[in-house]
Amino acid sequence: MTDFNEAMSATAEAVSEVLDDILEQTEGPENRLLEAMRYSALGGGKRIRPFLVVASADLFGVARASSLRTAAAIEMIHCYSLIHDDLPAMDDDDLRRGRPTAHIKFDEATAILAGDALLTKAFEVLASAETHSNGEVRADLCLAYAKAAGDRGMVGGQMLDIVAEGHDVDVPEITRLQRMKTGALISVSCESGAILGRASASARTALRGYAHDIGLAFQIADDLLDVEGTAEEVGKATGKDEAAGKATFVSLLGADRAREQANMLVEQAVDQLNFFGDKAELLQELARFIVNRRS
Ligand code: GRG
Repeated sequence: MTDFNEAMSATAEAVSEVLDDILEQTEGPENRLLEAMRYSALGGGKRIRPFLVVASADLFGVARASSLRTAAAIEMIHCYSLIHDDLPAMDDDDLRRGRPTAHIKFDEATAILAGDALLTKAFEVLASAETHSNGEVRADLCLAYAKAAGDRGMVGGQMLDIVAEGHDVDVPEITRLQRMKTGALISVSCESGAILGRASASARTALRGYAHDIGLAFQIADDLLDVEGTAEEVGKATGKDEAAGKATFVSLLGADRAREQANMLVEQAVDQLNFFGDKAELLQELARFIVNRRS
């Protein structure tokens, strides 16, 4: 196993342990909610966003206990978005991470509530003194996460995606949509390290540039997988964008140009991190993983 693969697995395992702890089961009938939250948050996934939090925090020597709890918060927001995105009112998907989606495994109402509760639990964790002793750092984290997840970030991007259905969309529009829908959570994952580590303005600028580039590269890779991957590989239905007549980077640019663009963004992202020297090698590897992954 390479150092990068080892670091990815170790972070995934560590964040799962923290999530297991945070999402402790309760007595009584409300435990069904916890079961659905645990089903969605502990059922696999590449844990890319947690890795970004931990690896960016490591650049500034942040204590692991702080970065792992922050990583658990971003993963809970990500899992909430997946649960809600899979609902019949949204993408209506039956398969996620190679298993039945939350509303299939439980029911629609439980899936909606599990998503809501994962989102709110994330903010409970960010605001807790266990995550960081400094109240200003905790407030900065809450503000950054709220902006990334809300109307100017992920949820706003989802709205743009829905509004765009059945319309002609060009590359600048799709770029803005994807920057909000998937880029915002990726960006705030990297920003978390800078917030926890009280990083300098120049370190923040370098991380911001990196996050911007890998966010778009991630989305292009996702679009390519939707066209070229199989459901077994990807763990969710593929070919959905084309079937829905959805504009994507691949439909607008063609697969070859889209791949070139993703590779160019990755090399640019890698260069942005030269600012940190050898300390940023894992983040640079992650940028390459994002475009080479098969799931
Ligand atoms: C419905 C609130 C709400 C938001 C929807 C981000 C989003 C907005 C929906 C997620 C659905 C989706 C398939 C988006 C495309 C890109 C993406 C986020 C893919 C899944 O992320 P990965 O590959 O998944 O990191 P794993 O399972 O590895 O965590």
